[in-house]
Amino acid sequence: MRKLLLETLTGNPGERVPFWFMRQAGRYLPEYREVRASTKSFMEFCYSPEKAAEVTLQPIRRYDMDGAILFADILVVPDGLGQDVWFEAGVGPKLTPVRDNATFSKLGMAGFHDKVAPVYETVARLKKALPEDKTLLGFAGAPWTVLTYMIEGSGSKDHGAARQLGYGNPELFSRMLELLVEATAEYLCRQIEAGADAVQIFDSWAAAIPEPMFDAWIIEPTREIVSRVRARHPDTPIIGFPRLAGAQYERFVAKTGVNAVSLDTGVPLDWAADKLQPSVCVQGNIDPHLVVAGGKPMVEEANRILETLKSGPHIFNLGHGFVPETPPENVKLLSETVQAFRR
Ligand code: 1CP
Repeated sequence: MRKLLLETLTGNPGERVPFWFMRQAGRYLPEYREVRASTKSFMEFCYSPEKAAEVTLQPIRRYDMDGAILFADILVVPDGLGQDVWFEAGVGPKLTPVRDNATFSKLGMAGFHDKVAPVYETVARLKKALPEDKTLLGFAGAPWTVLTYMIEGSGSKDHGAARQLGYGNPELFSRMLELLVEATAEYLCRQIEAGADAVQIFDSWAAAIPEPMFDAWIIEPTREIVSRVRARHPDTPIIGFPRLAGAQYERFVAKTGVNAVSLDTGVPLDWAADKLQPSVCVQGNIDPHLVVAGGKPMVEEANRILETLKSGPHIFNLGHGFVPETPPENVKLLSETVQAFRR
């Protein structure tokens, strides 16, 4: 059976535009909150294959998206490398910060796959459970975005400690990047071997990085991951997401070798159709806050996006993830709008 999303990713779009949504599994769904409440620790939840597979499938049952994204978190990778990672209710992720050689030397690949093995098990379960026409998406955080958490020890506004370490101790910083490239490439390959049809690399904090650093911290590590994954799995599409990278999106696409690129909410669509779509599939980019508001403005904007990108490969998605206050009925209306559109 055809997997429309997978075929669109490889540059063969059909008549209908396939869709999935970032954070489609999450707190806006009551059935997610119910399963989530059965496990205290968020990391433990990510490492519970039965529960993680269940919440991955919940939005597909409700809205019939073309893609299901593995439920896990980008911070599984530092956890697998031996850093302490935990989530505090109402605060978010916490990690013991790594800012010097001594703390960094405690991290490594030994034990990585054993620690994250439940994630591979989740992928394997999903492969069996998903209808044949659905595309199973694996994912990882990009090295730069994951490094911001590893260095800061939490989420942060401007990633100041990470930038300062990148400028002030480039030797340590590049060793950290290299370890993340290795771990991330391995992690994605194992997800593909467990059944993922395609993978997305989330670089959520790619905003406002100066050009030379954008090349060194964002493009080069991503290019290296793409090249390592492709060497083992040449037919598996890879989606990049250099969120808020502005004009640097174009260089990102040209140099990393990704098959598709996810557009944040601010990317102008005529520009994307002109500069990006001729070489890659694009994905995006409705404002998640417009889905909170819903109604006619949401439907009109969805149709504008679909129209503007209809002459090349396009996967409908958000510009960033759903926020917890999103009304589930608005997601239904949005899904129906995309399903009804014909190119
Ligand atoms: O308790 C909860 O339910 C917390 C909310 C939550 C969820 C639903 C977190 C904590 N992670 C997740 C799942 C998740 N995270 C997925 C699963 C699949 C899906 O999209 O449906 C994915 C792909 C991620 C990826 C992720 N985690 C990113 C990259 C994408 C993005 O949103 O920018 C990032 C930055 C994280 C870190 C993270 N995890 C959770 C929170 C609250 C945060 C952000 C903290 C911050 O603002 O710095």
